[in-house]
Amino acid sequence: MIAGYKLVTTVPLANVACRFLHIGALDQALKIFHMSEIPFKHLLLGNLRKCAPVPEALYSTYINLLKSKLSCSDGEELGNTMEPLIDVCFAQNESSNCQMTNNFVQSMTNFQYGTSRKNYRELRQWKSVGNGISSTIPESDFILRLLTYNILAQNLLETHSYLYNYHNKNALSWEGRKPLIQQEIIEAGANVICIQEMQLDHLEEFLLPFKANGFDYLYKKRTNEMGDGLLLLFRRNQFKLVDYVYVEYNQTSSDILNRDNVGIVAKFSLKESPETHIVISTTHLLYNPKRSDVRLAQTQVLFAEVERLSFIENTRDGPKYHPIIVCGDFNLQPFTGVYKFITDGSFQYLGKGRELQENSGFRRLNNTLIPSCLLITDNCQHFNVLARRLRGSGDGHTMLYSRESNCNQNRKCLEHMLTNEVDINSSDYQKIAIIDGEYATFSSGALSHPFKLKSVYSHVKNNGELEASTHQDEWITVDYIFYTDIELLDRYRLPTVAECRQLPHIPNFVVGSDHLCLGATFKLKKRAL
Ligand code: KL2
Repeated sequence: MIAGYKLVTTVPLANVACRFLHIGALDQALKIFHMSEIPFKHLLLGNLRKCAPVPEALYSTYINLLKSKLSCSDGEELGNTMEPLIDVCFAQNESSNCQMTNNFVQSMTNFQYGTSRKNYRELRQWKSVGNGISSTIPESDFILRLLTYNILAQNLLETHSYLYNYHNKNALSWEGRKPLIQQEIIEAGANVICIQEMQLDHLEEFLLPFKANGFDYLYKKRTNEMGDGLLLLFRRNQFKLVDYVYVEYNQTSSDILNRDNVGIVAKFSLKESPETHIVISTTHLLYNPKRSDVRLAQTQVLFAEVERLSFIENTRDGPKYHPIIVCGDFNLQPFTGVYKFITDGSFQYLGKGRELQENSGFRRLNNTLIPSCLLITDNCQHFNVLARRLRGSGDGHTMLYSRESNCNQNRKCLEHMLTNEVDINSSDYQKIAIIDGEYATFSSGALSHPFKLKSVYSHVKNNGELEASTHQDEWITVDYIFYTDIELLDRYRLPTVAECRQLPHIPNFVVGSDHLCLGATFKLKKRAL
């Protein structure tokens, strides 16, 4: 009966269930609930909550059902449609058996929600790049759609509430924002989703529709008490998680790697082609606009882990790597220092100010960015890993410390892994021969990395207008998707600054966060056996 569960069926159902709840006919409400499928149940619950206290019985049915589905559904698709929750609320208003007294819905009406949603949707379309997606996908290709979205942790919103003075207060509640965020994500039909600012105590509830839609996940909380972190969701029937690492940038007492930002690096193989791997990484770098030097150091650490997980083999032409995607909120603008480092593959910090601009700042950076005791080379490689690889003596250990420590990652154990080839107390330039013709350098005043990363977005449209991904004092871009060794087919178009200025301040009743969601579809060539 509910196949497709489009508005036509869900609106009357939600209304009827709601009325049953009002008159205390729980059995009848439960009957309706039982008839519907999981994505709709999720929405129905959220919806009912707005008009009546939802009895415990409904929740427990829902949770039990999800659990039973999850335990038997490996590889099973539950479909990725999701009812437009907000549309359901609206339709209910009209036929109003159910008094929607909720502030969120009330204010949405005043906000001319319908028009705004339409405007926003027109700005955010999937646009082909090059040839785009062809209608038939050859056996040799895998199509990967990835999203990255900073969803604005509620506790950060509340800590920095002065930033939201121009906003409709009713659009700032987590209960209102969450379904908008989930809906936009689920509608995009991605198979990998990277989320920044996922608050830990909202995680379990946030995950429900994703678990029900066949996603597994990794989660890494920041190392301070802000309570938010990174969430990486992937379709469990398509990807096998082969290896992963939670990266903590708080490593030393130096003033460059002592911030609590984190990253995730995950290595997947395709279930339909186990030889084919891809490394996907997400991060949320330091906010402080003045400290691009810190963001550069954080990127160096992240890339060392990406390098370690993506390495395949050394060839005559140098090292070979699996395809890589690095995405997230980098808190830096296009074409500035760290961006140049990422996309150019090298960057000199020596002599620049902390903002990494030429001739700026009274504190000029010297030749050392991160301390040599971390044993990460100026080419973003772990010295121990590189040395063992080149000498053919197996895998080396990294010097990175993790608070979620197991033995090889707590400080005491790490000391045993120090090499005597590198002077870990020195901040002088060091160039160390590993094998004939292969060197590692430390503290050279410049960084490089081995990947040819490109940005999915160009940041400037053909007419010269800038794109934006968030609103701070002004509309700017700070979120990115970088990739290498895969083909970009399309992207989730970002609006220009001028278009953004036409939108009501975000978050609003259409956009659930203070960032916009980024997305791209790639073609991954399967590796032959
Ligand atoms: O810019 V952001 O918002 O990517 O959307 O990343 C940080 C900022 C996030 C995590 O640290 O919290 C926000 N003023 C404004 N926003 C801030 C500040 C601040 N002083 N500190 C943190 N954030």
